[in-house]
Amino acid sequence: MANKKTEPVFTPIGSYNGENKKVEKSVNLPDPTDKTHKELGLSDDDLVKMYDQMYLQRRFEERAMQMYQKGKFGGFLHLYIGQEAVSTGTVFALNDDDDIITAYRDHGWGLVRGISAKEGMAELFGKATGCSKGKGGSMHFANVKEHFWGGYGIVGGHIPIGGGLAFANKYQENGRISACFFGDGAVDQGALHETLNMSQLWKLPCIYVVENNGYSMGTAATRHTVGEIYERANGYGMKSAMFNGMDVFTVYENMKRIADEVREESIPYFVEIRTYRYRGHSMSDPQKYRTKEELKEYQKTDPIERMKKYILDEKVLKKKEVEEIEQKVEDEVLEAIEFAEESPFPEPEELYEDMFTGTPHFHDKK
Ligand SMILES: Cc1ncc(C[n+]2csc(CCOP(=O)(O)OP(=O)(O)O)c2C)c(N)n1
Ligand SMILES: [Mg+2]
Repeated sequence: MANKKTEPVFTPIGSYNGENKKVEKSVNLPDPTDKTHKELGLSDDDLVKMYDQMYLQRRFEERAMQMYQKGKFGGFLHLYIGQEAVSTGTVFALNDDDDIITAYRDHGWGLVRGISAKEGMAELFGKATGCSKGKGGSMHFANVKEHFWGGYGIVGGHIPIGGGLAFANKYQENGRISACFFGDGAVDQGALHETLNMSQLWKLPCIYVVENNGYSMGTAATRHTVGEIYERANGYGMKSAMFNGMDVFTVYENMKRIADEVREESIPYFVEIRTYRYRGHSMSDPQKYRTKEELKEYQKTDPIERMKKYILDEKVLKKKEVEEIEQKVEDEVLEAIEFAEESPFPEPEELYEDMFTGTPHFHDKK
């Protein structure tokens, strides 16, 4: 029998086909809201806080990247750069005691939910002063006191926990809701679908949010999943929404509306927020799956630059005042690096503390 060579019918990589420099967008961004901050009920002071927070998330990670490259710490480092409007707009829209849980791209979420730059940087350095006592690292930031239940490394693995938080809140009738964030790469995981089913059945007050940043590692969303992501909700009779995640006002407006409805009606909601990650999947990503032109195209919609322009155009702050915020943040991050470097590593005796297994059975000699 002739040995027929078959042509591959698909290429499981990103959106760049390698033949031309054409910009092939991996995710289409819907239009942002045209409402002003006053129309959205945000004060001038809120705007300043939002800018401060987004800038902190950006500078924290840019510096973290430098520290990683200098070999100050190892392991994984997934940067959230480009997606800061999602975390910031959401936290301003939710109540402070609503529960938030996310995947491993979690630094921005931790910072906006009360982890200081010092505790965050120390965690990256694996130091005992870190937010997870230096034993969680980049993927496991958490601040349970401020209802941030952390970052999780297994794609889709934390989604049932997000549903569980909503179950607990409903059971305790405490008026809180939960918001569970995950990537476009998690939308076909069974755990999501099992959780959506139970959530709709039990009317759990949880917002399930896909941060569609265009890629799951090196594979464009358009190449790893069929149809429109937000339409997954239809199969469960669940309400859904899809909106722009590069504009903090749009995230705030929609998340506030949805959070109010989820709280009042005690129902789950499925949301797709379209955004873009500027950096590689993690630090070891040559990014062969996209062109520089594609990246540049999205960077034109940068959430931080957009906010800065708005603040200056609306004369909320003068240029000098914006620069002062930026300098303050820069100092905060540099101090955090110093703090991380000077902090001690956890003691070897602490190895089994805060673990599910109280005693290290597998080291028992008996
Ligand atoms: C169950 C499971 N399978 C595979 C992996 C390896 N993995 C780590 S990140 C990732 C891509 C996830 O992409 P996405 O959900 O879009 O999140 P993003 O990195 O874009 O934030 C994969 C496949 C994993 N961590 N867990
Ligand atoms: Mg993704």
